[in-house]
Amino acid sequence: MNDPIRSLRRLVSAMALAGICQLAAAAPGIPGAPAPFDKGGVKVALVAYLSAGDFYQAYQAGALQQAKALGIDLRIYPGRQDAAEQRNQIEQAINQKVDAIIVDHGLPEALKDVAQKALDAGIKVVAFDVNLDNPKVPQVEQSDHVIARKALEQAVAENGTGFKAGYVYVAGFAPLDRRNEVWTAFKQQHAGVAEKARFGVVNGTTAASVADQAKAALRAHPDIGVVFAPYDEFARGVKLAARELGLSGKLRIYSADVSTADIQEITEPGSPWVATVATNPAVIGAVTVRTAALSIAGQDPGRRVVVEPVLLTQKQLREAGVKTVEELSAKLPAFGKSEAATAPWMRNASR
Ligand code: SR1
Repeated sequence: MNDPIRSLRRLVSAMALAGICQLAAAAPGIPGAPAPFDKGGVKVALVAYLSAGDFYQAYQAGALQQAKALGIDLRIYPGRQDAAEQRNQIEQAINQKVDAIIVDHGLPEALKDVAQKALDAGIKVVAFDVNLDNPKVPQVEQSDHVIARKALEQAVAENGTGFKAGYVYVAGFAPLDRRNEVWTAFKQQHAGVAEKARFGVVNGTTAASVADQAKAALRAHPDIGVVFAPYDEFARGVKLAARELGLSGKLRIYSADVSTADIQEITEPGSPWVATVATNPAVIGAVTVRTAALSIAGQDPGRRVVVEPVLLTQKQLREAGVKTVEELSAKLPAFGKSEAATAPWMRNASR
């Protein structure tokens, strides 16, 4: 006879294996927490636009860990860089009557109406790094202006106020657009900085695609000495291009984001990737889940929930002998933990 529970378990495992969704197992309620967390059984969907890259893996791991601690059944849907798929997955989450939907990146015009549809169905919506332009949707972000400003201040500290630059940018992604505002103002303030080449692409293989573009740009403009690449996949691509062209010794790359693999790339001998400005992506994942939890509990997380980044230079990382994000978190408490979107009832359940 067909056992429906076993069939359901098989289906969920098959979906997880196929990358259709990941689940954080539900836990019992939290004593003293507001409803519905006192009883448990809270369901949240995290619908991501970008599914490739270190940042998102660490972000999702942090979200799953925080969800588990709060007794949330978190379902992760990988949008696979496809706006239609992400929309479709939000529709699925609405149909499953989840308590909240976290919209993680994406193209705003493809998402605004479907986010409103979720709100109309009584589902809380939280946005991470996508501007849904809706006062009912709290926005989690990493203070992108600070990320860009600190990276560019470091570029000036190491290269002076006159240099030929390459710039990696793709319009339409909220964090990149905010970082671009700072780059635009920076060029106006520094007449000696010349943007010689601009390129960029965001897809399922961003680093490899950017490497191809960077090779063409560096060949066409051999005088480029600095590349501002404010996304770690961009920086990896430029670094790859520099190595293949034998230019690692005459190029300096300034980026955003960090992962254990990035630390290895930054600190390896002869690396042109000299600085990055970053939050801990696992912390951002946790903060996003807590923002959704506050909304579900009827506790206003505020319109903007911001996690501040830190500057990480190649020199500091080498001197400190830091090899992993975990070691970095242990050395820099401001990097390893955030007080954003917390409440007393979460005290023993926050990262
Ligand atoms: C395509 S947007 C890339 C950025 O999203 C996250 O906010 C990371 O910081 C990454 O740089």
